[in-house]
Amino acid sequence: MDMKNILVLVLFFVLVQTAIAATETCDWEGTYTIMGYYGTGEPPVFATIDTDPVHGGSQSLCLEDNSPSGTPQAFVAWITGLSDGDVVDGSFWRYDTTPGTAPSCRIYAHWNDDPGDISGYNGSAGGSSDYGSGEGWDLNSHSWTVEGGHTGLVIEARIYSSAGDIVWIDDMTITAPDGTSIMTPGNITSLERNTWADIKATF
Ligand SMILES: [Ca+2]
Ligand SMILES: [Ca+2]
Repeated sequence: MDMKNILVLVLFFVLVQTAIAATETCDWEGTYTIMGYYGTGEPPVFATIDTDPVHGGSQSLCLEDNSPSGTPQAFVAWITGLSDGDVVDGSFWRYDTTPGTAPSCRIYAHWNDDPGDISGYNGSAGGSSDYGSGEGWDLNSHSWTVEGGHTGLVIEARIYSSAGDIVWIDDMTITAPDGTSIMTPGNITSLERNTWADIKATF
């Protein structure tokens, strides 16, 4: 194969790759925070916009554990329209300065097969086993492969491990196959945001 054909082949694969994957990012540079939460507190998590520390831009998401027991979850992305074999890649930058001890944060997820309700739950999908260096900003990522007929995935920021523990996250990237829907706090409509705020209030 000559060089021209190799270049055409490479271009073909680049185009195919572009066509079969969609990517959404969230930088927390607006007023939005999270899309929902789970835990034992009322509310389980305090989610606010902060200006220090920041990974990119001038704002980040600050998460404070407000659950007296268990590990609270902040919902930071929701992917729907999935099929078995689909791969979802997720990552966000996290910040704490406590090496080897709480507070810490991990990217995690659960299945949600009800595309009309972000609070739906159909089992844990697992996530990162890495609690991070605890030496400032650190990229935490995980890849989920859809199985068992699941059609939706809610990505969580989990906070460890006691009420009052505070972590920050910023610059999230989610990639999923083309044809799926990737919702983040930054790209959902104000109508959805208001509706889900009501859902959050009933947790
Ligand atoms: Ca930011
Ligand atoms: Ca830590």
